[in-house]
Amino acid sequence: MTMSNILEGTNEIINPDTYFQINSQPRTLPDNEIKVKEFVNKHDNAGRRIVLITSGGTTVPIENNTVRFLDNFSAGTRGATSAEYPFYLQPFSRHYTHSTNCFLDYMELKDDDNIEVNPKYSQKMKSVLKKYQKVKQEDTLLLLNFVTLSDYLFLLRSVTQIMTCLKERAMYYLAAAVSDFFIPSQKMVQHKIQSAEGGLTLSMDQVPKFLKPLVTNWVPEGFIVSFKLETDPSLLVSKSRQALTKYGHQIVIGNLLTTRKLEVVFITKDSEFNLKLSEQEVKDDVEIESKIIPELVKKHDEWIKNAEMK
Ligand code: 9Z3
Repeated sequence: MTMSNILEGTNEIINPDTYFQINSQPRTLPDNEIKVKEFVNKHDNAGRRIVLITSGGTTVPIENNTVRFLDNFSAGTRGATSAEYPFYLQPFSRHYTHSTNCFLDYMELKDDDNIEVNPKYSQKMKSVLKKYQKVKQEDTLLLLNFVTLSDYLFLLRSVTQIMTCLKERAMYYLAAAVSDFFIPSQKMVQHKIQSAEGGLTLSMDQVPKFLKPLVTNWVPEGFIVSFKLETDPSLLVSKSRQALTKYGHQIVIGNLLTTRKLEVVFITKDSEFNLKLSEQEVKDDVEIESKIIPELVKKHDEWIKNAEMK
């Protein structure tokens, strides 16, 4: 007889508040909160709008002393690209850190002491650098990192609560691919699971639905956009609308895994429309976010105007 490692899950979804009670907050949270408070105060005083963009995947550990974890496909491209458009930010490092686009490829050795930008790339790099320096100078971008599901959820709760003071001037653009399943710390084994004990069967709990308290309690006056990811085209619109109805926020943007960079569907309370790149636009390296963001800026304008009329 062989023994299997079995980690038990449950069908019951815990309440979001319970999640925060039974998990300890990440070590980096207090520092991040200070940075966010400073950033929000400064731009709130200047009467600016602030957008919270969440982006990338979250990992879920399967051991408390974590050797292994589950991850997902998200590369965080949606969020990074989206951040460029409202303020004409350029991607900064995004264009130079990709594995097929290593920053070293942009450099040349001039002589033994100096390097310079390869003239082939200097035009593009110059425009990126200009915009990057403007953003740095005006301090309009604050980057915060998360890795695990718990890092993400604690950070999301803190940042949204700090941003509450912006009321309708805040937009929440939730593009991160957050795990739907996790193993609560008290159900996780302490040490590295031993392969000598045989195959591994994992059973996981469902992650609480954080969009509910976010929309209802954390930032009820904010303009909230969530993304819905599907792989089956026949489910995309219905599941996106279902999410909008369930949480009662302003927009769900639906996208399919394979075509997410080419087309999305916007679902609002009383409309549904597609944004799509034409073949020519794809050839010209146009990014779908260049269409998504202006559309959202327009809708956010209306949201603010409506609130002012109340
Ligand atoms: C998205 O749908 C994003 O557009 C992608 C972007 C993760 C597909 P990449 O990071 O990909 O550019 O590679 N994000 C939300 C995904 C999600 O998990 N949504 C939840 C769901 O579908 C609802 S909050 O159930």
